[in-house]
Amino acid sequence: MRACTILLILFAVGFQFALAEPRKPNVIVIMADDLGYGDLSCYGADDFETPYIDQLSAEGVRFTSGYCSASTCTPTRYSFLTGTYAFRKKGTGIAAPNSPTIIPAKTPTIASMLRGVGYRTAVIGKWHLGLGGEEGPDWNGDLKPGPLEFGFDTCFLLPTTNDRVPQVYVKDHRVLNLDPADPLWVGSKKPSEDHPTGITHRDTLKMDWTHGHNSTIHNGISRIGFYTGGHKARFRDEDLADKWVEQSVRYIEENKENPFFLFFASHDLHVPRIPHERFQGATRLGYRADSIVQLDWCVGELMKTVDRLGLAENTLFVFCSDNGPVMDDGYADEALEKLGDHRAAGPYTGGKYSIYEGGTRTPLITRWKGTIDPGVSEEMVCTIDLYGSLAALTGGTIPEEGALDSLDLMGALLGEEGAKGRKELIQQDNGSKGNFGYRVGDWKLQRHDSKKARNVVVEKLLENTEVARFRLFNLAEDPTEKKNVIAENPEVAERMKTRLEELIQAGRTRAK
Ligand code: NG6
Ligand code: CA
Repeated sequence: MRACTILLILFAVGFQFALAEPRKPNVIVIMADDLGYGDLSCYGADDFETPYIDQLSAEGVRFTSGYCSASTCTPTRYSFLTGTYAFRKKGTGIAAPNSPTIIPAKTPTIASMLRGVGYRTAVIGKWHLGLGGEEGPDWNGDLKPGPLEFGFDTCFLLPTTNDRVPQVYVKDHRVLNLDPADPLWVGSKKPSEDHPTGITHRDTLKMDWTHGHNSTIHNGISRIGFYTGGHKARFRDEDLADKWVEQSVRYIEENKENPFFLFFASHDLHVPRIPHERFQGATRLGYRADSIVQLDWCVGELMKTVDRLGLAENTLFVFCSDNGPVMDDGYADEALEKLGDHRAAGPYTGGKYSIYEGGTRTPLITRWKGTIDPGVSEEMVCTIDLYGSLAALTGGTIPEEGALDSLDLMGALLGEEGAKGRKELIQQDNGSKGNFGYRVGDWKLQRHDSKKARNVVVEKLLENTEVARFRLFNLAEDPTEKKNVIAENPEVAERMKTRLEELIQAGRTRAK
C-alpha cells in the first residue's frame, strides 16, 4: 500500500515535471503587411481564394480576436520584437528611408530570447525599424546596429518598405551586390536639378502615384525619398516574394537539425502592389488582391518545405498581419475601383492608421501539427504576446526590464481548452498623436487625444473626422463601433478611462 502511494506520488511529480519541461519547436512567424481581417477566404473573403492559408487555419487555431498592437507597420513590428508597447518609446512611428535603428541598444528581443535557449534565428523580408547608429544607415559600409545586434544570427532584408527608397537587399550588415564603383546615395532632397522624379517624368511611370510617392523613379515607379547609384544591387518589385521564399526555403533546409526561429516578414500587400507577372490578374480585384494570392502562395511554399523535411510536427507556424487594410495608400492601383463587395476589414470599421477594430483586429492563425487541436478561438491574443508566450514554452528568460507588455498566452495560442487570452488590450495608431483603443471583454473605449478619427477604409483617401476625446462601444452588440454608448454607461467609461491612463503611466503591464 505504502509503496503504491509512493509510486503514485513519484508518478504525479514526474508527470508535472514533464508538463513543465520546455519544448523547442521550430517557430515560423509569417507577418503579412496591411492584410485586413476580411482579406482571407478562411476569414470570409469570397471573391478570391487563399487555399494555403485556409489549410493552415483548418489544421490549426483561427483567432477571431487576434490583434496586432498598432495600426501601422513600424510600431507593430517594434512591439512584436521587443514585447513592449511602442507608445512607450518616442520615435517608433513609421520609419523614414534614412532612419537610424529605432530599437535602443541592448534591448532584449524575441530573437535574443530564443537564441538564448539554443535557437538559430533569422529575419527575411521587410524590416522598417531603421538601420545604423544615430547618423542613420551607412549604405556603403556596415549597416549596424540592425537585426544582427538584436538577436538575429542572419537577415535578408528590404530595409524599409518598398514605396521608400532604396530598392536593394540587405544581407547581414551589407547591401547585397553593391559595386563600390557605383556607391549608393540616399537622401530626402533632390540630388540634382535633372534627377527624374514622379513629378517631372510622370508620363513615364508604369503605375501612377496619388499622394506622396513622387520622388526618385525605379522600375517605372516613383517612391518616397531620393537615391542614386547602387544600380547592380537594385531589385525588381515583381521579384520580392520569390526572393523571400527562396531565402527562407534555403534557411529552413540549412537549419533542419536545429530549433530555428524564422521571422518571415512579407511585403505583400503593401504599396506599391506589384505582384510577380504570374500573379497579375489572378483575381478580379486588381493588384491588391493579386498580392494576397501571392502571399498565400508564399505561405504554401513554406508549408511544403516544412512537410518535405518532415518538420511539420515540430514546427509552430504563426500567421499574422502588421496592421489593418488600406485601399489608396499612395498609388493608383485600382484597389478601390475594383473592390466590389469585398470587405477588407471584414465586419469592422476602420483600417490602417485607425484605432477602430479594423486597424488592429487582423487575421491570426497558429498551427503545430500533432500538438494543436484544430479549431476557432475567441480568446483575445496579440502579436505583442508572442515574446512572453514563446519564452514560457521554450524555457527562455525575460529580463525584468524587458518585454514590458508581453504576456504568456501560450495555452490560448495553442488552443488549449480553458486557456485564457488577454483580459485587456491597448491598441494604438501610428503613435504620434496619442490615440488609443482599449478593449476589455466586450467593451471598447476609444481615446482620441488628437480629437480626430480616421474611420473609413473604403474611401479614396482616409478622411479625418472630428470626434469627442472619449467614446465607448459594446463590441458584442455593435462590432462596427457606430453607436457611442458613453452617456448610458458612465461608470464603465470612467473605470476604463482611469485604468487606461494607469496602464500608460505605469510604464509596463507585465507583472515583475
Ligand atoms: C505613409 C505613406 C504610406 C505608407 C505608410 C507606411 C504617404 C502619403 N503615405 O506615410 O504610403 O508608406 O506611410 O506604411 O507617404 S506601413 O505599413 O509601413 O506602416
Ligand atoms: Ca503595414
